[in-house]
Amino acid sequence: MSAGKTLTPVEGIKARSDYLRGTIVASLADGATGTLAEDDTQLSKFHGFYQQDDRDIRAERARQKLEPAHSFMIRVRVPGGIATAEQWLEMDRLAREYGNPSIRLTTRQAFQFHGVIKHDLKPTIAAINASLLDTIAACGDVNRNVMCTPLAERSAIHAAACGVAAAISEHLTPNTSAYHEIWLDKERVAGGDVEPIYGATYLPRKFKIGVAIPPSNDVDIFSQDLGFIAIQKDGKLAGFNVTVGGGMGMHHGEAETYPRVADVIGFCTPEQVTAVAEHVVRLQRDHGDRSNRKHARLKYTIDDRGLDWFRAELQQRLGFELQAPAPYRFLSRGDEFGWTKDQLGKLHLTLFVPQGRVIDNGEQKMLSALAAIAKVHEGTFRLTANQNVIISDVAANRKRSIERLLQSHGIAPTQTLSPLRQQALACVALPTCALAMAEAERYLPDLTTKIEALLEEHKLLDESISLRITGCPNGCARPYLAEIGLVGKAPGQYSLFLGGDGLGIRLNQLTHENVNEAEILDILEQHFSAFAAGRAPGQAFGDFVAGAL
Ligand code: SRM
Ligand code: SF4
Repeated sequence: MSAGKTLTPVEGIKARSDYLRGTIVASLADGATGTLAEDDTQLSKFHGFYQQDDRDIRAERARQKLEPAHSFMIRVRVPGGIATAEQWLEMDRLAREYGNPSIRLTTRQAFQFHGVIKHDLKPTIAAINASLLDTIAACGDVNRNVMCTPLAERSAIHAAACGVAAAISEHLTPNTSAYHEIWLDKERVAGGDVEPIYGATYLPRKFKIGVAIPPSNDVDIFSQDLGFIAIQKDGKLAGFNVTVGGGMGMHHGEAETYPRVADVIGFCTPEQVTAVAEHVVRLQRDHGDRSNRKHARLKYTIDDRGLDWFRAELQQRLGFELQAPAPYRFLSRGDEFGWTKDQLGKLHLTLFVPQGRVIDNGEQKMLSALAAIAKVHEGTFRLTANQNVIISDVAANRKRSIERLLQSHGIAPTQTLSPLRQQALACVALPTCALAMAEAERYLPDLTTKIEALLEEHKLLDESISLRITGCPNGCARPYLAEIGLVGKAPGQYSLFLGGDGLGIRLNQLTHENVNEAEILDILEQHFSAFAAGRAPGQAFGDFVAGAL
């Protein structure tokens, strides 16, 4: 794919980096600046952090001839989204001591801290590791946090599938000892590094894996580079349908970049999963486009060469054939809020976290509430792919005390929110994201209120409609799989995408470019009005709109 072409500068940085060391140690020691050397800003991603600046004050600082207000975002890997109460408490401490202070729950079931200054990177990353979580491969051209329906206790199938997600994550974690040397002061291992799966230049681009357990498609399996859909037979996990080539990122006005839903290419047994994951990664390592980062994801490798080529190449590497895909059916994608009971009688409380931001906000002290619970909680915390948290494994006699702790911090344990608000997703965007063109996280609550008013007018407020907004077309909140997707173009201006389905199976379509809030509300009003008057019984909003596009 890249033969004979000029490789991207990032390829050179990786090749020169000595397995991701670069000059990060020297960059950290340089007290003259709050930033890293330029090449290290690329390598830092593999270690789990990004250099950013506060965009709210960027222009003012430039006017005052000051350098931007630099700080770092650190992403913590949480495979399958499962963290212990001790780990939650430690994340809380780090957010307060080194972060802004808030914990961001991401759309891939990870924790993020924003606002960490260079001086505090090492103690923060060391503390994350001491809590038995890590940041390696949370970002960078490697396999990222492996997603999985977080409630392992729901059934034996859930437990087995979550185990598979953890095994994939472990198997694909980079081998380099650079991470341990830089952040944990470990000695360099004699004999040098080897990356048996990735090689010295890692992957051409980021790589994402998810495990879905039907009937829930909470992990948006068709958006993943590689996905495994759990298939059960006689109450046991029989294996997984394998999906390849999903991805969301695109660029405005560049038709050669596009979101794509994954193809189901076959079925494998639980014992074959790790080999399938490894060989899809190796295949992409060898055939992905290293000459153009906008064209370097697995979806383009597959579209350039065809699915038949991909299947044959994979099969040859695996040494066995995938079986024919098994039937499956997705019926939901959102989280089930409130208390649920698992097969072992343990209770789980799914809490709505507005825009995934765990923060003390006026009377509603979510950060403090969850820290207070973590101090006494004997179970775990689960991060969902919808940016919410589940207080998990609660014994029946602890239910009231958890509820009291939430209430005393201004948080209602179960809330009556519209389905639109409950399901809505927003990416981080401004002020931290360097790529944001418009607001998302900070704008979603207000926008939702305005859309709710329109739904109310048409007696549609109880309708389950998925709304997702991002500050740019990279698609971090998977907006192209929403019934209403808004993608930032410029401050206050968005592209509107309509006609996705509520289960994350069909992409929506661009219907309007560069529309402002008044225009968005006007367009939605017309669709709501037509939907209320003309829908077939039981028809979902996205399906109705798609039929008219
Ligand atoms: Fe993302 C880049 C935030 C999930 C597609 N994403 C970024 C960066 C790091 C901006 C940057 O490169 O400078 C954002 C940091 C913002 C900040 O201040 O925190 C960022 N992405 C996020 C998070 C935090 C959004 C959120 O609100 O939860 C999510 C972190 C997930 C995690 O824990 O690993 C996040 N990003 C996603 C997803 C959704 C998913 O993975 O399920 C996607 C779409 C799926 C996909 O990858 O195709 C996604 N992010 C991107 C892209 C586009 C990649 C592409 O193929 O074109 C970029 C830009 C890039 O890589 O160049 C990007
Ligand atoms: Fe930033 Fe764009 Fe991702 Fe939003 S979608 S977090 S604006 S990169």
